[in-house]
Amino acid sequence: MSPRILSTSPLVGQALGELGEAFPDLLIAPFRSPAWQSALPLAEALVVLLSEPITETDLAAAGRLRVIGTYSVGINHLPLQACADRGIPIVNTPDVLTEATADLSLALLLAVTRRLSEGEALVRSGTWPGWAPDQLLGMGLAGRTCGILGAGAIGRAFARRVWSLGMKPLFWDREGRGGHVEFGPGTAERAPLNSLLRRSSILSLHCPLTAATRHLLDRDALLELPTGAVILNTARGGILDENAALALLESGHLGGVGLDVYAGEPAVDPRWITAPRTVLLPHLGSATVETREAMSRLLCVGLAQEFGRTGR
Ligand code: 8YV
Repeated sequence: MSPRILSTSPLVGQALGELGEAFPDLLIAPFRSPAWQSALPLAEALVVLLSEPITETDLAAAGRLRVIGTYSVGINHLPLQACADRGIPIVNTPDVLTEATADLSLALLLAVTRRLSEGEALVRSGTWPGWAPDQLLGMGLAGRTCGILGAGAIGRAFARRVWSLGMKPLFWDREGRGGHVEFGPGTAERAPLNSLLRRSSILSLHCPLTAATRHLLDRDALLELPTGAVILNTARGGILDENAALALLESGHLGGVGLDVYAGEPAVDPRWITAPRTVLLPHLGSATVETREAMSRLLCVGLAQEFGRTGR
C-alpha cells in the first residue's frame, strides 16, 4: 500500500472518510504501530493527535511528506523548526474550538470556586447532613479581577464569559505590550506579567506552550498572586510549574487549582489526586460533538488545499 495520507485516527465525523474517497490512499493506523511506522516513508500527509509527538527522526524518515495535519489548535508536539526547514506546512484547527474551550474554562472556574467536586462527593457519599450556614463555602466572583494569559481567540472568549459574571478581565500576552484588548462586549487592559499577577484573584491560562512560556508560572511568579488566588489551566501543562503549584496549594497561598491539561499527560502527578481544592479533568477543552466534527472538517479542508496547492 502507498498511503498518501497516514492518520492515527478516523477522527470524529465523516470528513476524513470523505477525504479518503477523494485521495484513496488513506491509511489509518495507531500512532507508532508497526503499520504506521512502515507507512511513514510513503506518507505525503500525516494526521496526528495532540498526544502524538512527531520527532525530527520521524520527519527524516518521511521522505515524501508534504504536510502535517494535527487535530488540535496546539502545535507544540510537532518539530516546528524542522518542518520550517523542509518547507512542510502544518494544518491545525484554530477558531472552531474557541467557544468550547472557553466554556470548559468557565466550568472549571465555577467548579473550583464553588467547590462542586466536594459537594457532589458529599451527596454521593450518602452522608450529607443537610443544609448548614457554613457548609462548603466558596469564593464569590463578581467584582474580582481575572488575569488571562494569552489575548488570542480563546483568551478573549473566556474574557466575555467572566465579564458576564461581573469580573474584570485583565490580559497579558507574549508581546507583553501595554494597551488594551477588545473582547467583544468590552475592552480590557493589557498589563505586564508581574502587575497582572499581583492583581488577579483568578488566573486563567490561554497561551500556547513555547520555549518562552514553558514554566512561565514558576514559584516566583505564583508567589506574586494574592493569597487565595485560583489558577485554571486549559492551555498546556508545561506552562505551569506543577511542583511549585502543588507546594503553594499545600501552603494555602493558592486557593484552588483547576486543570484540564498536565505536563506529562496522560500521566498525572499523583500528588494532584489527593491535593485539596482542585478539580481535575482529562483534557476535555474541545470535547463537544459539534466542535470535534468541525475540527475534522477544517483539518481535512486544509489538507485537501495543501494537496491542491502542491499539485498532487
Ligand atoms: C483543548 C487543545 O481541549 O486543540 C488543542 O490543542 O488542547 C484544545 O482542544 C484545550 O486547550 C484544553 O482544555
